[in-house]
Order: sequence, then structure tokens, then C-alpha cells
Amino acid sequence: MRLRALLLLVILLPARGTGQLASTTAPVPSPTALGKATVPPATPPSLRPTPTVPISTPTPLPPSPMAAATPTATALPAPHWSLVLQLLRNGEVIAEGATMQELAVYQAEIEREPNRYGLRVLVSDGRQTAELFLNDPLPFALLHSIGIACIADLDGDGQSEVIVSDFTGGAHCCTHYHILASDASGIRLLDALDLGSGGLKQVDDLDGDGVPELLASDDRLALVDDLAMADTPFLPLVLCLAEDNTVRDCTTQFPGLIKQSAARYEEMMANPENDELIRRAAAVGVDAHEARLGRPQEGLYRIVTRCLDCVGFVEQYRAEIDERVRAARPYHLEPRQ
Ligand SMILES: [Ca+2]
Ligand SMILES: [Ca+2]
Repeated sequence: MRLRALLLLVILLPARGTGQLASTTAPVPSPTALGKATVPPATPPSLRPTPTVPISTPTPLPPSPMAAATPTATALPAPHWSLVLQLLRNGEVIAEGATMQELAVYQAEIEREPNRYGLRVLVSDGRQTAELFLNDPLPFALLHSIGIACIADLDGDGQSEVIVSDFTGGAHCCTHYHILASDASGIRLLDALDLGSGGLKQVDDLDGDGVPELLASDDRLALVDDLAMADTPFLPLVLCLAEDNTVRDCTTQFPGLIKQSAARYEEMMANPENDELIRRAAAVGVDAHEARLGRPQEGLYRIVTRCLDCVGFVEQYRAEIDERVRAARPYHLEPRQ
């Protein structure tokens, strides 16, 4: 295997030249506002922060052209988002609270007779209230975390939207996000996301256009064969609100973020003090990040030069990794109405 890898190195080196090596190994500044947007290295699901913790303090945004184009929207009072969680027994409300912790005293009772219980999630903007239909109603939901993940003006119209997170539980699963807006006609669901083992990390204006993006972690490499879930590399994921108010994957518009994340995996891969499995998993991460940047040869070169023993492992799964990187990950969750 080492002989094969060395042959690869010999093949790759003349094609690159030393000038290219110097330029690609130097830190690459991102053209975007990376100072505020950072994707931490992958963390195993058990170490992920609970989705109910607010992701970031909403930052007041400057007026945007979209706000100027929709003067009627600013005539409404600012929404004051909140949740009311109602616990139902035999269809009747027996308790309610703003957080799941306030209903936790019923946990044992629910587990004994789960079919008698239900959960109703009400979202209020301070003027009106609407029911949010989750995709995992009781008996399981009460075991999990439902809460407001973030309040921010996601489309730049001067009115805030709310993102409600629902961690559905399970060893490697799954966080859903429901994005809601309000206007004169009521509260409406803009989009619902299933980020799987990944999650929303931050809401920030990464490119300075006055409209924030959603910065998340991408779990598309989860459970690549022989790769422990805890070692799974996560790619950065940037989600943008499109004109139709649904979210789309716009990660490749932010190559600086991908390079920044790739550098962390490269460091992990190159560190001889790390366990062999960790280095191999990190090499998968390096390969996937470079493939996401559209330069797979760069990934292979970095692995060959920084972790020769990782080459065989990555090559074994390279077709699967490339396929996962190429395929659009289905983030959208079908709302349960
Ligand atoms: Ca808005
Ligand atoms: Ca932006």
C-alpha cells in the first residue's frame, strides 16, 4: 500500500510544481466575513450543544434594499416570538410551559401510558398564535428538546423570523428546524429542515449584503463504511433564504469557510500523535472538503504528503465519498399538516 501511495506521490508532484505547493499550503483568507462565522471541528453528536440553546444573539441589521422595497412590512409592530408547549392527556390540556423542562415532571407518567398523551406546540409573535405541527409528536417528543433556536431577520425586510428547533432524539439523530415568519395575514411556515446529525451553528451575515445566512454542519459523510460516528468529519453548510422564502444550500458561494474547515481536518490528519483511526477519518474529511471545492486532486495530494498511511483507507471509500459530496443532500422536511 505504501508503495502504491508513493507512486501516487511521484505522479502528482511533477504535475503541481513547487510554486503551487507553496500557494496551496499557505492559509487562504476567505473573501467573506469569516471573523464572525466559524465552523468548529466536527463534534460527536453526544457532544453537540443542545439545540434549545439560542445559537447567537440576533444582531440588528442595517436597513436593506428589500426593506425599502416593502414599506408596508415595517408598518407592523415588531414580532415578539415565544413558544407555548401544551401537554395533552386524552385530548385535554393538563399543563403548559415555555420549555420542555417545565413539562418534565410528567415524563414517567407519559412513559407508562404514552398513548394517552400528546403535545401541542403554539408559536406566538406577540399579536397572534399559530400551531406548529412537529414531525415527531408524542410519545417521543417529550423526551426531546423543542425550543427557539434563533430569532433574526432572515430576509432583511426589517421583521424578525423565528427558527424553532426540535431535537428528535436517538443516538445519531436528528435535529429538525422550522422557520416561521409573521405578517399582517398571520404566522406562516417558510420552510422546515432536517439537518440530521448536523445542526445549526450560527446565523450571521457572512457576505455583508445585509441578509444573514444560516451556518450549519453537514453530516453527509455520516456512517461512511468503517468510519465511527464519533469520528465522522462534518463539512460546513451554508443555507440561504431564496426569493421564494425556502432555504437552499449556498455553501459553495463561501469557499473560504470550506477551506477553513478543511485546514482543521488537515491538521488533525497530519498530527502523528493522533490515533490512526482519527487520522484516517480526518483524511476522509480532507478529501471530501477538497471535492466540495471542486479540486479532488488537491485532496489526494495533501493526504499523500501529510499522511501516507491514510491513502489506502481513503482510496477504498473514495467513490462513495465523491458520490456523497456530489449528491444534493435532502435538507427539506415535509411539514406535517
Ligand atoms: Ca424578515
Ligand atoms: Ca448575507
